[in-house]
Amino acid sequence: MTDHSLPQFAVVGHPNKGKSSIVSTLSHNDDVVISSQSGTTQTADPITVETLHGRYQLIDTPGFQRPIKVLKWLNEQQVNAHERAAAVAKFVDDPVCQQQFPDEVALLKPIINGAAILYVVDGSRPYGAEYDAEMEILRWTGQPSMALINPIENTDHITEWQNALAQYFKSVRVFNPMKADFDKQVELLKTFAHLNPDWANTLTAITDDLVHKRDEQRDTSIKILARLVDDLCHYQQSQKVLNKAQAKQVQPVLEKRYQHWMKQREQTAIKELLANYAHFQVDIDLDHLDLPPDLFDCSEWFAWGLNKQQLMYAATMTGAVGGAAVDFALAGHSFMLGAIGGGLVGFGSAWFGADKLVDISLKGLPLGGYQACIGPIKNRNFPYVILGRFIFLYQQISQLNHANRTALQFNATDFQDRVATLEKSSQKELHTACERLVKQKPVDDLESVIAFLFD
Ligand SMILES: Nc1nc2c(ncn2[C@@H]2O[C@H](COP(=O)(O)OP(=O)(O)OP(=O)(O)O)[C@@H](O)[C@H]2O)c(=O)[nH]1
Ligand SMILES: [Mg+2]
Repeated sequence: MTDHSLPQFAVVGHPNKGKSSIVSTLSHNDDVVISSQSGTTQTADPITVETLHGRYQLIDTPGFQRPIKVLKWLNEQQVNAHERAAAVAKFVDDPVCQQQFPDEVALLKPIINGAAILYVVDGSRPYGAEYDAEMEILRWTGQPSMALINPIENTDHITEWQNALAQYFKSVRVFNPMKADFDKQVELLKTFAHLNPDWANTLTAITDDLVHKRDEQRDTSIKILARLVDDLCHYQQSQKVLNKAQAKQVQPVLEKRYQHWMKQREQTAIKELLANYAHFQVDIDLDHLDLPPDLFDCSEWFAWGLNKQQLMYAATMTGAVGGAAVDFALAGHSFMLGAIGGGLVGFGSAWFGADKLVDISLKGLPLGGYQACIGPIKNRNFPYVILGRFIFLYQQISQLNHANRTALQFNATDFQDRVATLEKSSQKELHTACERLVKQKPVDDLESVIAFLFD
């Protein structure tokens, strides 16, 4: 039995015009199979979108294969206008038609059962008369409908399509499933609510839920990052040793374990971020993310954290070094880029990360022997590097449409620009928090300090 109170939309059209892409993006589901191969979707597959206050279904369907022949069959039934929907139902039930026209039967069945129609065309290809048959068949069903123009390669033929589609559909929209941002998706969902008055309340409640969920996803992302930066800035590895010589021996092992843990911790946060935005297929590709592969490669750090000038600015803001030293350092560019000697007060490796990142320390144990300890990282840029990498991924992942299965793009300077354009007070809060993190001091409400990086 079909539940007529459940809003259902059959996404139909020619093969390879982005039907599955639209279903994937609107349902935030990257399980939907999308491929450049024509005829990828072979059965009508309902994808349920469920929110707190309701649910609706998008039905991905195979493309029309022989619309002219199907229309001929329908015309041969010689029925009046009021009997046309019944003729389509007869077509769907007819065993011979099921064998001859499996794709059309599959795509028309959900419509006959009550689904509204979303007819998809490609706005980068010219309109052609062969589409008339498809639109005519859909009209025979008498179901509420709208058309979506997907500008797959360009927008060259949109006007032509708008003119043709207007004759068959009351509502015609341009929608690009690869690029449409969240607001555009919500806007489209709102137009769905007009297709069937019985569904309007449910669909309005669902769109409100989705908007609310979007805010929650942002809050969750902030929490994930706050925990990550806190964990990474405080992490230590230790091992008991008998003497100093043994401590030297275990150093490389400890260092390896330490780095492994830190990298794993970052990967876990990225996976959490992906799951937060329902991207479950991207995670198998984590190794191919265009992030510098090594979190511990300091030569990459000025691309991910702050640049040298910003670091010095941070130091003045938080009063971490004397003003005179900073004036001196800022005075000459050549000086900054060249040798930054350890002689300058406060500007050792902890600021610029040229040396070893983590030191090993030895603590005598009460019952004899030592505890060799590695970490935490003292480098001032480290928390910014973690923030920068994560914010970069957040920007990509939170905007990534589920139909878009390409690798993420890399533009590392974004974080520095972002920090530079923050209000002075927010910058100071951020710098103070980072300073406290590397000094192993507690930070009040790290989440609200980093929240503005997510705007
Ligand atoms: N650049 C770009 N490519 C798109 C867009 N929409 C779809 N595509 C690509 O077009 C191809 C077909 O997309 P699908 O969503 O699988 O199309 P379909 O209509 O479901 O195809 P069938 O199931 O074979 O009928 C895929 O390679 C998509 O990546 C778009 O808006 N822009
Ligand atoms: Mg498909």
